[in-house]
Amino acid sequence: MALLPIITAPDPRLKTVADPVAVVDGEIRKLVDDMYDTMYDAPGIGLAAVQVGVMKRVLVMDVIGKNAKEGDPQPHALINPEITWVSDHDSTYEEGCLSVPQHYAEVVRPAEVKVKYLDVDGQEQELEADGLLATCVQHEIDHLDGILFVDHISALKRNMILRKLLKIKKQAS
Ligand code: GNR
Ligand code: NI
Repeated sequence: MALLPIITAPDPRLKTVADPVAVVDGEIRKLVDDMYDTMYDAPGIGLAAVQVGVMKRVLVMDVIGKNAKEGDPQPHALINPEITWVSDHDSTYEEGCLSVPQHYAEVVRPAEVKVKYLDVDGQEQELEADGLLATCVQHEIDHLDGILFVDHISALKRNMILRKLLKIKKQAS
């Protein structure tokens, strides 16, 4: 069990495009394990490696969670994920982000997606997602491309949120 510190905005690393994983080895599997620990502890429904300062195309998700009263955990670990199809209808979800603490905003995204990726054994897989999982996987893939949910809202709201977060950082330092 290892918890990794989560980076918060504004931070240049959160605006950086992450590198593809060349080989899915023990180091990547350890990263995935630590990311699960960190995500469940936070708690969050998803986490991208970029958020723990590792600039690799790795993400984990569980929209059910470990302490859910109903339903079993649904952990997913995606390496080098690529969206291969999006539905032509959209869904709006009030999103939050562990890297943008205490702020929430409605984001419009395709309601359903298909995602091709490598699993922790290096095998190619495809995920078909709808509902919250579809929102989450798009939010996480955005992180790997240096995009935050606030980049999908108006510049006015985005700048207000980022200014508030910067102020908190300055007060803490
Ligand atoms: O925990 C999280 N909740 C969430 C809610 C709505 C849309 C996306 C998310 S992902 C977020 C965790 C996080 O920041 N992942 O990058
Ligand atoms: Ni996030």
